[in-house]
Amino acid sequence: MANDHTIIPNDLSAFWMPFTANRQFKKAPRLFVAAEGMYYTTSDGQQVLDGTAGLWCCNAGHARPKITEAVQKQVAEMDYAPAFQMGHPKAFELASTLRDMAPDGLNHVFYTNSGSESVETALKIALAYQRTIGQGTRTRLVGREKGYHGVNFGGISVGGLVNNRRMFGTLLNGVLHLPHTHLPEKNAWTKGQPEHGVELADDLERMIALHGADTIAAVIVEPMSGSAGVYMPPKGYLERLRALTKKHGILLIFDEVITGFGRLGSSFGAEHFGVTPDLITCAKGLTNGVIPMGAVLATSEIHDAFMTGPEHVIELFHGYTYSGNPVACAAGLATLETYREEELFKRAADMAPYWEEALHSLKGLPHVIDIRNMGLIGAVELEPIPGEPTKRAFDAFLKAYDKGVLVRTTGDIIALSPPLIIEKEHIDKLIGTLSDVLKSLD
Ligand code: PXG
Repeated sequence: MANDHTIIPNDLSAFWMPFTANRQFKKAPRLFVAAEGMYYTTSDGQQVLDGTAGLWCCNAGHARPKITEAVQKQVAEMDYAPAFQMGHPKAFELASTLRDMAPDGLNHVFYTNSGSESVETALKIALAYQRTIGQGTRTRLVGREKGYHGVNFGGISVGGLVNNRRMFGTLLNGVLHLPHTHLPEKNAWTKGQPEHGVELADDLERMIALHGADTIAAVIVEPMSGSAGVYMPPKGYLERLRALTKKHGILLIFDEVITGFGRLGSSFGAEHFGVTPDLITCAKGLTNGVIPMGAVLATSEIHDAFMTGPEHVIELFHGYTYSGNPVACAAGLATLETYREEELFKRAADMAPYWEEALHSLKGLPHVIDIRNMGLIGAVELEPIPGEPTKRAFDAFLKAYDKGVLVRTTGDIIALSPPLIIEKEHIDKLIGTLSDVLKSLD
């Protein structure tokens, strides 16, 4: 291997790290220098089992040859093509492939470079669509408490995580929030979708009664909320949201940045739950995390509403320099081919029962107050240390890392989302290590 695993930068001060406890990190840096399959290699040569698919994105595992080669080839053949008023073949090819995987009716693809940009794009398309069809009074957006929709202004406005919002001013006007669906006293220890909480969707009716449906453009939710702590939709909840939005001319946006590309054992959460929204946002698994890329999938009804007026005029005043970047498209095409060839979504579904059993075997260990799972996602919720929220889970993260296993934490919740290529022996190692860690926590 060409990598020298002993290389550590001698100055860590310049890089202001995202969503990181910078001072803690820089005192004891955790550096990855290589990755292959299910494992990372650290700068001191340790192997670390990837229990989180990077950040929920490397669904096919690491260093997959087809993706690597596609990127290498594309970068040599054509590095960049202008995204506005010009095109290149792979952008069209990838869009068609995505359309063919998407739920029926979501026939059009708008490219972005991240989940956050996909969210901004979807919100803007929703507002512009309502105006285009003569519903310009529909300017309100509805999100949900505990929602995570990235970190840009639209996304944190409709999002519902206080730490991501409180420092950043007044955000967007006219945003309403549905109640979150986390009901631990009723739904703790649920495997899959919880029984209780369908009625929480009815809060949309209350908003409509108060504000008028004709002021509301769109509702955005994660079909399964990831970052806030892994909350599954209560049974019937998404169906009810779909029925209510349809009845009142409100668009429904599924933020599938995490649930897209096999995480739940299906192409998209929409397919998994059998509920089709008007817009889907995605990113992460679209390129296996290899090159930044996101996308918004839109119905023909939405897309076609813009395709009017003189043909030389731009229909939607929105886009990014790197929308449909050729290298990202090459990575996307190779990624989707890898998923297809290896039937990785089906593999995730087939492995889910073993995953579920393994995860729930942690019930009864110290501090564990809930366990939730679906597809190849899991969450182990810990009782917070009194007066020191998040510390216990963060300690678990550090201890797991020292024992060669990578997990994520959010609040006092340990979140797991391994690559879909995970084998039973990896699950045993992941859960076994976590079990040891939990037993050793203060
Ligand atoms: N929407 C959803 C539902 C997400 O989960 C974004 C939008 C934003 O994507 P970008 O690509 O702009 O980061 C996300 C991102 C975690 C974690 O461990 C989750 C995300 C990102 C990083 C870490 O919970 N989700």
